[in-house]
Amino acid sequence: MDGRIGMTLTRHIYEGQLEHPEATGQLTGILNQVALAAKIVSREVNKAGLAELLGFTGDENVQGEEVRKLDQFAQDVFYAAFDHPGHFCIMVSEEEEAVIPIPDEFEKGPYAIAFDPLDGSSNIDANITVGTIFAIWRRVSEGKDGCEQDLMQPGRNLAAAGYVVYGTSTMLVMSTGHGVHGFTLDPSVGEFLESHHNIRIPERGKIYSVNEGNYPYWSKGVQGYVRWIKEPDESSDRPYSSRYVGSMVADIHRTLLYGGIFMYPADNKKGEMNTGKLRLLYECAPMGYLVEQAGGAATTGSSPVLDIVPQKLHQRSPFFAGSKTNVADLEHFVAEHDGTESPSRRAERAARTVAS
Ligand code: P6P
Repeated sequence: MDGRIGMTLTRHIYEGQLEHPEATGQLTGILNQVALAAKIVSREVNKAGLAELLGFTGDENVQGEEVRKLDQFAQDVFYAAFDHPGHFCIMVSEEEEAVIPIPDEFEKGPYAIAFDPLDGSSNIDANITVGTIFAIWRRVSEGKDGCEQDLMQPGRNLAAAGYVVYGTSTMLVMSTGHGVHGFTLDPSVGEFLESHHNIRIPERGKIYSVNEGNYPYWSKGVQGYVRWIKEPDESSDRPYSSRYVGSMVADIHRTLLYGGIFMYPADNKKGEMNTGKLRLLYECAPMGYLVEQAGGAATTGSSPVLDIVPQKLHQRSPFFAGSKTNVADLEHFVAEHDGTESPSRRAERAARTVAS
């Protein structure tokens, strides 16, 4: 996969719009705003150590995590990019408990956006890759102002999603439902240039990515799967290699390009089995959408992440995503040991439903 010479993000979006006359140009405008905000955040992330932007603001975000200055800076930059152009009717961010309305003085648009302005920010001080994640749904509510209903949609309804990865280079990876495409920022011209046209995840990979420190707290099925991938067996390329950055954007980006499986399982660290750490609206749904658009799979362990109908803004979900074969293997272990429905049985049931 490589980019097409001279294919800027703006041209890619515009040409995509030409292919889809029904497009209103709104998504074009949105993705251009994301690119602008990404350039500004990238500049600050890449000089954080010099700009005294490290350290804490002393505030806490909705996750109870101490907010670092770059978190707040990124939040402010993306908010300022999204609040006025007339693309959105409502927003929600990891950094804020409540929905974020569009100010009265600005036009309300036909989309709703959920975003994590700087995911993985606890890694900033160690100069580890961080990222921005965004998910965009078409508005479903009536009336002047948007509301929670516009955000509480399943990932299956996404109109677009993507992430910016602030790593050795800054890349914008996105999909509007017609494949996944990557654009790398050329700081010398200030443009995102297409570097990865139509990213396709390998059918199977040999890398697994999970925080194994939580092993004792996982279900029997997930424990069994992780033990299995570490058993030597040349015929199935086992043991797999372990790669875990601890920054979802970095781990998903590598999984998209190299294949394998990324996991953040539910755990019973606090007694009861929880629903995992990752947030549905601005982590699991957009990343699951991108992985599926690239030909992979994203599951809760027993059902597609994109089928979850959100009940709460900041709800969490167990999350397993990557190459189709790897994800199916995981689901078989979960079905066998945790009493859920296996992928094959789910497919048979779906086929019967269609036939009836
Ligand atoms: P842990 C970062 O804080 C984050 O939300 C994701 O980016 C990342 O995948 C996960 O948490 C890492 O969590 O518990 O392994 O440190």
